[in-house]
Amino acid sequence: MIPVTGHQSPVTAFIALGSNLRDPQAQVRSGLRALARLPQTRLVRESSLYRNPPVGFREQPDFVNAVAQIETRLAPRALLGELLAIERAHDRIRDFANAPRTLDLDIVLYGDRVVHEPGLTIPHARMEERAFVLVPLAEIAPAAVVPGRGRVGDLAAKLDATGLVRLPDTVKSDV
Ligand code: PH2
Ligand code: MG
Ligand code: MG
Repeated sequence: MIPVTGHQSPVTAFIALGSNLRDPQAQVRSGLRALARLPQTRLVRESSLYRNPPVGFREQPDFVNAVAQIETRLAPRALLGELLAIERAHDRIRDFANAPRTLDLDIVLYGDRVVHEPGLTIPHARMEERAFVLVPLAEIAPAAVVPGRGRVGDLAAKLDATGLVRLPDTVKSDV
């Protein structure tokens, strides 16, 4: 028999990725590969990458954002710990809130769980206002439900997405 290490059945979760330093496209693609390597976790689907202007603190470079769907047996805290480790492996420096970053990984949804703990809020606190989260999320999971707030597709339709530019998939090189 396979030893049971996870204490729970797999949960569908969504992770928002963002970068605006040191080749943001490459950072986000590297972040997606790191998600695929997480323990007790499967990368199920990934959105396109979207270039878009910074929201909040404006005096910083444009972002590249994306959303990934995973299936994981990691509990929310354990998943958060893994995401922070991936950020550190991408040389993330935390100097002030909303500072430019090489890679930001946020838990957007974790099944239908609602979590309000220090350092961990699920669903992600400002997701309804943020086209850079909802538009990629709606691309891969329009029927997903944000607990207490409704369907992703409906929430995304209410937002102004004019600043988002969908980037072409990279063409695999033979070299
Ligand atoms: N993240 C922030 C603040 N502002 N703006 C964009 N466009 N993309 C982001 O990922 C982002 C932001 C804080 O996490
Ligand atoms: Mg963030
Ligand atoms: Mg974050």
